This record gives sequence, structure tokens and C-alpha cells, in this order.
Amino acid sequence: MTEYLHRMILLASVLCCCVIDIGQGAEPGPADPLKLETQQQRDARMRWWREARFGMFIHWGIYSVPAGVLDGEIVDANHGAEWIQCDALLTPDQYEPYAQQFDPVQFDADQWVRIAKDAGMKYMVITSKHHDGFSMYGTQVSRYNIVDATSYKNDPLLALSQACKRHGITFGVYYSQLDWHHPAQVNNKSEQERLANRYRDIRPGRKQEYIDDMKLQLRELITDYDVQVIFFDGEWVRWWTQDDGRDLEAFCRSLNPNIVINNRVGKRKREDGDYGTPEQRIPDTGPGYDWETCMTINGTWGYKSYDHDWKSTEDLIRKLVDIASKGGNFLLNVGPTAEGIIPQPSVDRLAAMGDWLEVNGDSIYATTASPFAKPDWGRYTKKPGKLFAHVFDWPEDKRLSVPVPGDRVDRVYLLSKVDHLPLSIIKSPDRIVVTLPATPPDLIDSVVVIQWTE
Ligand code: H79
Repeated sequence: MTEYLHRMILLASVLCCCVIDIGQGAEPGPADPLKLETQQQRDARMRWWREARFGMFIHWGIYSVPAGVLDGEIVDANHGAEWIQCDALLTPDQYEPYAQQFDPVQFDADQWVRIAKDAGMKYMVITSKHHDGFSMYGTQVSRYNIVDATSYKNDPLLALSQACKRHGITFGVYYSQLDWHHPAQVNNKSEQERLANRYRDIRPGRKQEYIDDMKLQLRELITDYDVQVIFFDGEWVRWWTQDDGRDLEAFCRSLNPNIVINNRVGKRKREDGDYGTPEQRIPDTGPGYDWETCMTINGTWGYKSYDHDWKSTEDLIRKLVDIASKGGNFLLNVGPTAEGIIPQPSVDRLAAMGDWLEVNGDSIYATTASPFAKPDWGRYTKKPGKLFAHVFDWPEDKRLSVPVPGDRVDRVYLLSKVDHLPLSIIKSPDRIVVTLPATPPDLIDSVVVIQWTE
């Protein structure tokens, strides 16, 4: 507590001095005052996250019971199943009973973590409380939670946190500021129907009550579940301010100084949290600071019984590579069923990504953004001493031109070949031309390693 107070006093004094310096798009600077740490400390804190490159997002809640369908009708084919309460304009009396039907008897924490691990994922982020306000862990703050309001009565987040520890996966949670169940929030009268829910308002004079409850929950999660990442969401509501985000961020960091927090803790500005959060899209170029694309593996976050529109393994691997080539992380989502099963098509695709990473992981983990413009045939990633050429489209003439000065290149080889036998190259002052074998070792992405002195 003393430490927390100390930090808050420090934070307040630093804020007073720096407030004019923190303009839009301003650099956090070498010593980011909001995080009370030097650039070096920040790099050390962010290191595992930057090296991880690939994580599992899990959207799981009582919305998995209707699974996108109401009275035999599809509710909204273009919106996630986790929005059903809002999209179908369900009253609490209509939505809350799904809790009694939620009984994930097939849930197996070790199995979920193994699926993530076998996919080559290094961390996991699961919904602790989505917009519906239902807590997927045994919180003391509200009885509207999986332990107190379902017949299952178990705490899957505790099991997952422990399983993650056993398997060396870092554990994180998603947490929504927008809440359709909390009594302090109310549908926005100035908005129409669905938007009234999407832009829920806070009842006059009750904002602090809500923030206090959030903090109690976050304290539970950070201290009892050893949470290392928090993905906030639903921050777009008008009553949530950037200052509220700063206060919440400082609170979370006081409980775990190493925690990694997304930018939706505030208002998605560069200075909010630790990393940017493009959703369902990969930016053309990286923003120049830490970022992570989160994306669905079919078309929905929460499980939908009828959504079979799975992205192909080729598409997913190339997306991972594309993101890594721009210096970002890929948080790929699965939506388990109300029985606790991760759909088999998801498992199959993740396993195939894991097979590719098993061979080619060196070209993804702990790499940084490409130093070169995107080549026609694929992407680049790099790490000290190595440039990785990811060849999506094997050139017909079997010649690969790479813009590195010839005299700096040591050796070039295919990552998938255990012998790392050198490929023949022609060196010129501004580039090398590599002679490739007739057929690509991998039809999705064959990685050519260029050992060089940068
Ligand atoms: O949890 C998943 C989704 O349920 C949630 N985010 C992911 C991680 C999500 N909810 N809604 N959406 C995604 C899309 C809606 C975005 C909008 Fe908006 C919210 C449109 C208007 C308010 C974003 C924020 C764009 C403008 C403000």
C-alpha cells in the first residue's frame, strides 16, 4: 500500500510538470513519466512480449451457449457472438439465464494450454469479463460469475493460470470497461437501440463506484491469477477518459510492476498503455512502437455454431509472417464451445502453424521489423546477424534478389535444411542474387537465411 501511495504521489508530481509535453503523437521519451521507468527498464519489461510474437486470444463466456443463434435464427452474421445480448436487444431476464445453461464439463485447462503451446504460441489472453459483465472467474465483487452463477462452479481461469505456468506459457486476461450488467452503467438515452448499448453511459454520481469495483476485480486477477498481460476493451464509451486510463494503469502496475497493458486502458493513444491494438487488420506498416494485431480464426470471437468460415493455414502463417515483418505480435483468437471444446478446425490450423514454426521459428521469435521494403515474392524479418527472406512465391527463374551489399554477406542457406548447406550466391555492391533449388521446401513460406554483418 505504501508503495502504491508513493507511486501515486510521484505520478501526480510528474504529471504536473509534464502535462504540456505530452502532446498527440509525442514520443514517450527515454524515461516515460507515466510508467516511471527508463527506456532500458521498459525494454527489459517488454522483452518477453516482443520476443513472443504469437499468442492465443480466447473469447469464452455464457454467450457461447446461444452461440450466435436465437430461436433458430442467426442474430448477426457480421458481428461476434459475444455481442448477442446487445445485437438481439436482450433484456437481463432473457440473457442472464444462459449462465444456468453454461456447464463446460469438457473443459481441460492443460489441453487448451497444450494446443497453444503446440501452435508455437508463447502467451494466452482470455476473457475474464467481456461487455456482458459476466466474470469467468471466482470474483468476490459480483455473484454474476462462473463459480457462483453456474452449475459448473469451477474456476477455469485459475486452472488455466496454473496450467500456463506448468507449460511455460505467459498468462493474461481481457477485461472490458464497458459493462452491460453493472448497476452503475445504463443504456445511453441519446442513442438509438443497439448504439444505446454500445455507448452505455454511467449513472450520475456512480462512476467512482464502478471504478472501485473494477479495481477490486483487477486486484483479484493480478494477485491471485498471476496475470502478466491485460487487454482492456470497451474503452470507447464517452465517460471513460484518458486520465481514468492513466489512473487504472498506475493501479495495475503498482500490483505487478512487470505487467504489460494494451492501449485500450486509455483511449488508444500512443501514450496509453504499452502497445497498439489493431483489430481484425494488419497495418500497411508498423507504427514505430509496440503493437499487436488481434484477429479471429473464422469470423467471430465468441463461438458461433454456424460459422465455418475458417481462415486457411496458408493465410494464417502468412499473416503471422507479415505481422512479424512489421515488428508486431499476432494474437489469434479461438472461441471455445459452452462445453469447453476448442473447435477442431481451429485446433487443426493451430497445429499446422506449430509444425511450420517448429522448423521456421528462428525467423519469427525475437525478430524485428524488416529493414527493407516489401519484396514481390514475400517478406523479410531480421535479428542480429541474420536476415530472413520469407519466400511465399517461389520465383520461376529460381533467382532471389536481396538488397544487401555483397561484401557483408557471409553465408546463405535454407532454414528448413538441417545441414544448412550454403546456397550459391552472386555478390554485387548493392545486392546478392541467390540461386534457389528447383522446388520450394515449403509451399506456404520457405525461409532463406542470409547471414550478414549489418
Ligand atoms: O472482444 C472482441 C470484440 O467483441 C470487441 N473487441 C474484440 C477484441 C469488439 N467489439 N466491437 N467491436 C469489436 C467492433 C466495434 C467497434 C466500435 Fe468503435 C465500437 C465501433 C464503434 C464503437 C472502435 C471504437 C471504433 C470506433 C470506436
